[in-house]
Amino acid sequence: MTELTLIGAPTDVGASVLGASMGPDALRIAGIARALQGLGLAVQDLGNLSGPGNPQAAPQGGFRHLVEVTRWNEAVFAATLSALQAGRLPLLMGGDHCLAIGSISAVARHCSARGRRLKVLWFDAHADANTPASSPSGNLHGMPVACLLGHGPAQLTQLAGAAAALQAQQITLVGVRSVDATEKSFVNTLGIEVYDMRSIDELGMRAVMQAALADVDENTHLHLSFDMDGLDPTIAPGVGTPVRGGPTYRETQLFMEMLADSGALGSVDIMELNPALDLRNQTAELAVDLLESLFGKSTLMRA
Ligand code: EXY
Ligand code: MN
Ligand code: MN
Ligand code: MN
Repeated sequence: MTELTLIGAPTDVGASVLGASMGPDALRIAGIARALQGLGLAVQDLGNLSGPGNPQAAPQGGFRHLVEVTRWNEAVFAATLSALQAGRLPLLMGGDHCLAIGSISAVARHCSARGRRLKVLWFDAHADANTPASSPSGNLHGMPVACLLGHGPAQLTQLAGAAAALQAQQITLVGVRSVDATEKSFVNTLGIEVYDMRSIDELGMRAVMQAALADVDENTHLHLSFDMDGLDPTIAPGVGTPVRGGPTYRETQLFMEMLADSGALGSVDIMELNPALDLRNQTAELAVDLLESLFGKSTLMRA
């Protein structure tokens, strides 16, 4: 039986729009634990991590709130690593997407200690691949992909040690449609695999996911970092940085179902849910609905 640990990280220190700090409780109110228990998973909710408040300060040296973002990522790193070491599947409930630096750094450390291959699927409207030099905003939730690849401040790039948490060939971006010019050259120079909205339009989600998962084998630990703004904002209005033209409900269900079928899922982030901008918690309810597919709901129906 899969044993799952819910980790709440209630902060928006990496964003300029406030409200993602309420994401974990909105997911609880939408019944995340009950839904996953209903699929036969053993669910433990660690409650919320604690960390510094949001100073709402201006960027300094290219970053907004680097000290606070580092503290939160250290807490996420520690909680994620201890869940993995206990043989459990960590599910991080964000919080803004800067926190994936901590969760994925922990997963990378765990995989390298066990000789497992790590592969990250990054579902997002954005590439999150700015560096302090290129960022238009200084917001660290626009930089986690770059940080995980070793480009960023040492406090964040070296959470798990001197080496970068990921190599470019270990991460695939899906659903991307809002990319800064500097991010484009970063992504292309490093050769990161990207299935943007045009790829999904032209190939369909099935072919995209077959390609994205083609190199997954029995020694692969798959990490899903799911930014709620990757979804089309008509179905997911509760996010701080919506971008029109995202995957539909059915396309995203298929994305989740194909991840479930891979049998390789080892850890998950659900990020950027912003209840302050939501309508009657519908975005949190959608997240829970999609998570049911990620954990095999449709497989159960087919059995
Ligand atoms: N690329 C823009 C920036 O770096 O400021 C917008 C980033 C939004 C990031 C959201 C959470 O995914
Ligand atoms: Mn993101
Ligand atoms: Mn995003
Ligand atoms: Mn593992």
